[in-house]
Amino acid sequence: MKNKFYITTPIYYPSDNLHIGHAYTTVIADALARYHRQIGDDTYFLTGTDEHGQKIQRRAEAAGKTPQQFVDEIVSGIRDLWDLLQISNDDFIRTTESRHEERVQRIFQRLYDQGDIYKSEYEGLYCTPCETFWLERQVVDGKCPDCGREVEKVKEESYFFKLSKYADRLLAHIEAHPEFIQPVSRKNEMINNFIKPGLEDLCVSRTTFSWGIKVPFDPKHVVYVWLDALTNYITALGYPDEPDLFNRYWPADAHLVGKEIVRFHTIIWPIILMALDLPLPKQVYGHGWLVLDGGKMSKSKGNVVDPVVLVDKYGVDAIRYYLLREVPFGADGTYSEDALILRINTDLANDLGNLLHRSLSMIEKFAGGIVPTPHNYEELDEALIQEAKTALAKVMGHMEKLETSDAVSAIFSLVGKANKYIDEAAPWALNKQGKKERLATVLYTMAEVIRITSVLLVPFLVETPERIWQQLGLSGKPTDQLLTEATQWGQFPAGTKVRKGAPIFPRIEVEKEEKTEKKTDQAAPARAEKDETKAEITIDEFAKIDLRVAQVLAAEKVEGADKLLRLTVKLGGEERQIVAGIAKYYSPAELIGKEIVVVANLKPVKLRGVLSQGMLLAASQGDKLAVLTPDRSVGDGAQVR
Ligand code: ME8
Repeated sequence: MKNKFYITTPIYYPSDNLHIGHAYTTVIADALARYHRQIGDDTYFLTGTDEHGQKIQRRAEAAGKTPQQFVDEIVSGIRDLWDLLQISNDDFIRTTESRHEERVQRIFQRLYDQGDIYKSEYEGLYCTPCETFWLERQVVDGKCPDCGREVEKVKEESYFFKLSKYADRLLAHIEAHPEFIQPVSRKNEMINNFIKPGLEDLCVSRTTFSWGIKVPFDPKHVVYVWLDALTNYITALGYPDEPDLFNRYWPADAHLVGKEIVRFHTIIWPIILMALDLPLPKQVYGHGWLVLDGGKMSKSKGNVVDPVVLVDKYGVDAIRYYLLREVPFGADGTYSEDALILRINTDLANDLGNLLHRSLSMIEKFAGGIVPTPHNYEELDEALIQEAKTALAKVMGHMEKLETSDAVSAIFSLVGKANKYIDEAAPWALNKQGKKERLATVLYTMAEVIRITSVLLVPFLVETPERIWQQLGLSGKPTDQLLTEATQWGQFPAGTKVRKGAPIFPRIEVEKEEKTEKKTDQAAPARAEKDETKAEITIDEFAKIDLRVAQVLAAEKVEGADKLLRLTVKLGGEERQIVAGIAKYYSPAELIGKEIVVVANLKPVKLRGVLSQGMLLAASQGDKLAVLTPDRSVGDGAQVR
């Protein structure tokens, strides 16, 4: 029996073109959908647009267009954006489609008929940009507590939905299902800030503007835009009149949303579903924001980054990679083009691109371009084969928890191990020494680990796996088999002729950047002499340094080097080895279990022949030295900023 997997993104407001923040949610949802298809799940992936409401009506008026004309143009751009990013959604729902409008009317009618919706008068505050009602006690200095903008006074006849009637049931559900609201911090926020202080009945219709779905029994009212929008997750599946898809996929396995709309998805939405006697979604995941220079990117602030421009400049996989990898899911992350370029140059060009390119060059040079038949695997090869298995297990474990960043990081840890394997197996030396059988085994192992890597990359990158496959000379596609089958070792057909092409990720040269850095370097000594501080840097330069918390799993002295300790640390999804010159100050035992701070994106180096993948931070003065540790546990992988 196949499992099913139904995943959704928020339906976005077509009030303006979308930015990189929207692309972030959609690319993550896409990777999860692709992953579930790759493991054989019956997968359904929905996205769409939330087109009604006062905000859109006002935007259209300002643009001198009808609301329908206005949204049609923007929605067409949104569809183009998803095509550009190769989003694999199964459906795209627009709330202005009649299939949706009619179903919303049926739902509204039913809630009214059963007494869950009643007529009264609303007097209160409203934030139009957020399309949210607020109580006096909730606003902060007359401003919306979510977005900080002015709220408006509203007084109008309205229909109300009995949220209060279901509050206890909702609380019981949230408490009985700890996985329902993720991450856990958001669950506590919902309970303590919203549910426990008491849920007021929700105003679910408006009369002071017309751009919305008409209340079927009272057409001077339009349905409140959030009630209209939230139901998209079931109307798109045909609820209530065409139940086939609905029965197959509901309840949703994951609603992916930004943290600012968790409240709508974990309070209003479940209560609508309870009132309709329907099962609740299994999980609502509220991810963090991509921020720019400390502030949230937002259309109204005008500080947005256009994903179309970035894809044109760097390519679809570079952007997808950055979005999936850069920010641990759940946390906020700062977007910067420098960080994007750094990711492209280090991970994609240096690590992955180079692994492929150097391997194919060696297969050409030492084996006439034909992948040889392997002989006996030795310990070194077995260790890499084991790493490939570990990477698969980690990817699967992280994807179950929606941790795309950790999953991608586990794949790149395998890439790193494969590069290290080549350094250690040294095919060039084997060739020189005429060790033909050993050379054949090593070259085969290189080709096979790259094949497996390309299969692991399938959910995340949309062009690269196939391009790698082509250069390896393989027939078929990396998507032809299920993940667990395709990653079994030893399927690379020996005798295959490789087809080395151009590097899959050329390095991005940033002349201007390098010049600025040089200037800074030259200026540094003069200043440093005067006040022993270094030259000023910009926040972007600082942001290039990926400082992370790591946990020390093991520590030992490095033989023949009395100053050095070799630490094995856990960092997000991977284990790393870090060599540090602290043996004079710390015994290995003192360090085990500690959380330390490391520079995670430092180019690996060998110290006394031992590989160091990063550097730990320590403060020193005179003859004192102290390793930096967070003053309370935050878990390995946490960003230090
Ligand atoms: O809220 N960082 O639509 P919306 C990360 N129509 N994600 C971001 C982001 C950022 N800086 N900016 C936007 C709506 N997002 C409603 C939803 S659902 C029934 C109705 C993403 O166009 C994130 O997923 O304002 C956020 O929740 C969503 O876009 C908001 O999109």
